[in-house]
Amino acid sequence: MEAEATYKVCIFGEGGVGKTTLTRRYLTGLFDDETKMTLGASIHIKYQTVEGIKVATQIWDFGGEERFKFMLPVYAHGSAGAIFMYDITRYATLKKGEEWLTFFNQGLGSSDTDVPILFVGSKLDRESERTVSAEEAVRLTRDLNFFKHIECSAKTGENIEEIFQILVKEIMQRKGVLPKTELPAPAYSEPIYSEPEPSPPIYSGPIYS
Ligand SMILES: Nc1nc2c(ncn2[C@@H]2O[C@H](COP(=O)(O)OP(=O)(O)OP(=O)(O)O)[C@@H](O)[C@H]2O)c(=O)[nH]1
Ligand SMILES: [Mg+2]
Repeated sequence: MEAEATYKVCIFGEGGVGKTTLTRRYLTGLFDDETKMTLGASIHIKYQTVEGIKVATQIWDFGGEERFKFMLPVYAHGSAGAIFMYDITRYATLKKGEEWLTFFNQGLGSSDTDVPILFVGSKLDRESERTVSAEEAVRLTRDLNFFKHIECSAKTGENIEEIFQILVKEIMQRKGVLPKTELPAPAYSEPIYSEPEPSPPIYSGPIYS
């Protein structure tokens, strides 16, 4: 398949959250429960069709170990989009979002403008062990200026395809390749009139001095 567009997408987040497993599931459709820690970064390419346009997505899967963090700014350069991943069963992995984001943003060049970052909670199949509520993640989505929040499971496959469809579509919209989705116009509602508050009576009696 010859691509009409190629986009670089970085996946970053703490060690063990499931970045490599997500990438594998998306590339092969299989769940791998014996992944090894990623050393540095591994790069893959996946072809997909978004709104009838053939797109090649270059996926940069980063090692989440502390010692690899310093490499992120170097590799972030030229990204069209990114995924920050945390594990819904490990609260500490959510709290690291801001730090990872700083490293990622440091690496963006002056031409890497308006880069959408998708906020992804992993291991949704382990719902009973959840320590991060969806509400808290949605709040952080706004605070850290991620463009959207989504939860997924590489084990069941839930939302895996969607993650890349949503992100690549957003990239294409921001680059003007696809038209922006218009928000529906607010429904017309009658203006509400209320009686003005009666003003306090003005004292007009005699003035004694
Ligand atoms: N139950 C469950 N386990 C998962 C899921 N995704 C990943 N895992 C497991 O989590 C462990 C770590 O996954 P990795 O994909 O290697 O994590 P990573 O984020 O790439 O880790 P680093 O490369 O060290 O940064 C593995 O044992 C995976 O099988 C998931 O959706 N559900
Ligand atoms: Mg990995």
